[in-house]
Amino acid sequence: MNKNFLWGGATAANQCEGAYLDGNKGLSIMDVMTNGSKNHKRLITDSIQKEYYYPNHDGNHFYYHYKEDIALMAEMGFKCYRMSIAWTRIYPNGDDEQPNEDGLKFYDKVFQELKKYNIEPIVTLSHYEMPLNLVKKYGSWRSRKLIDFFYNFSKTVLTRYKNYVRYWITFNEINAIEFMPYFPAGLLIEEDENRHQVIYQAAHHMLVASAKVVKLAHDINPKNKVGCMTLFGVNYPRTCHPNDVLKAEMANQDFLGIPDVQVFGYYSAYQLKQYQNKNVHLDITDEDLEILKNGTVDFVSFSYYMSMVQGEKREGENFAQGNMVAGLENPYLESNEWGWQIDPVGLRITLNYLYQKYRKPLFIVENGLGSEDILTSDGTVHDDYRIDYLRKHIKEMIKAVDEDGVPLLGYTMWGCIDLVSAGSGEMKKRYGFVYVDKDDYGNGTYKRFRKDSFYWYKKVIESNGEIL
Ligand code: BGP
Repeated sequence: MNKNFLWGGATAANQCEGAYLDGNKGLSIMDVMTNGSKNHKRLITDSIQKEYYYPNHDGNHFYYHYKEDIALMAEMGFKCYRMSIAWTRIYPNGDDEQPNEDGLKFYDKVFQELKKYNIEPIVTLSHYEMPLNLVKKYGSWRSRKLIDFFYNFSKTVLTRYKNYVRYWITFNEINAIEFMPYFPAGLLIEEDENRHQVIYQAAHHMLVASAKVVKLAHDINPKNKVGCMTLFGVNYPRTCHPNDVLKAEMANQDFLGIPDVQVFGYYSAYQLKQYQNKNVHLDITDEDLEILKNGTVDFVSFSYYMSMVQGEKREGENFAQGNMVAGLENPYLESNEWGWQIDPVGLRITLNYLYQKYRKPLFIVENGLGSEDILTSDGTVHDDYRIDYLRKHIKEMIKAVDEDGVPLLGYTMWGCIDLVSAGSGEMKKRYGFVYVDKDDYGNGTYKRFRKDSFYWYKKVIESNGEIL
């Protein structure tokens, strides 16, 4: 591996910071999401109600523990840390005239701390978090006004942190909008609305906002590298029957219709046809088209948790659950405790697929295993299953780079310090190298404990992937 390869970990502000009202922070869309479980979906309540627990209010207390957490990252030898900035710390209501200095100061301190250890920040501007006020007052990304609000927020942070941050990601997984419109876009769709129309118009506004910010970031500092971030895992055909192959290929295109625009600067013919077929009529201005063209990204980052299988479902065959998406069950793969299928070779295929399509440097900004870890009485966690999962994925990643020639900037393991699950709101779905003593209801000391995988990953980074 290239000696500048960026090994590290990833988190999102809303899932780790907690302190949901500290420093004049405003309420975000995640602050009204209750906790859930494997069998119970998280609820979105209109306001904060006493009878529920809202896990993102506490996160893992990164807000209070950031120094200790960054020191732990440094101890593992992290070269980079993917994090996000909470929009609601900087513009509590989203449409405020002035930014909130307390919020800005918090990230000053985080970036200074990272600099101390030479850890490169990779910053997502909006990771499943936006001011609740923008949802209530403007209907969220339905409204074109959001483009300006996001632009103002981005301008404030791109300027303020221009000496600290080189790598930016505009939005986390816009393409998840199709499956869970609330997460990336704060959308709650009314029964009498045309779902597709709402979703794709909102996505279009996000794409325009993203492109404007890419251009702005380049204007502020031509050395800035700005990426898109997409949810993706390659789709396999159920059999070699041409209909199955077609279905799988169409599913790949469906997933990538959004990042296509961010990479190429225009909608693909396939995507426009889908809109037509779904009776979607987008309001796209000439100015929008110009903005999209001038705001193409420098790199393509993505989350990879699993591959998917598409095709004719046969009797008795099951669906495999996944990260917001479901496909047919792949009989050649095992699943984690939440039913997500584990496919390391799929990562190599995905890397090749994305590079062949985009010819841009890639960045794996999420990959990892959620599991119910057990903290032993001596303060350790024996997570050999996580080591096994990561080892297999990293091996395939290295093959994609060394044998297939895929240019890859880095790898950030998702949830490097245990945090709140986005999908289920649980704490017990743990991804980290570091265990955080907190349960699904917010009880616990929030103390940190190094897991076995902590020491393993340290060696991986030290040896630049030679010792796995
Ligand atoms: C990704 C999101 C993350 C993260 C991850 C794991 O799609 O970008 O925020 O949460 O999925 O999902 P979960 O937390 O539901 O296990």
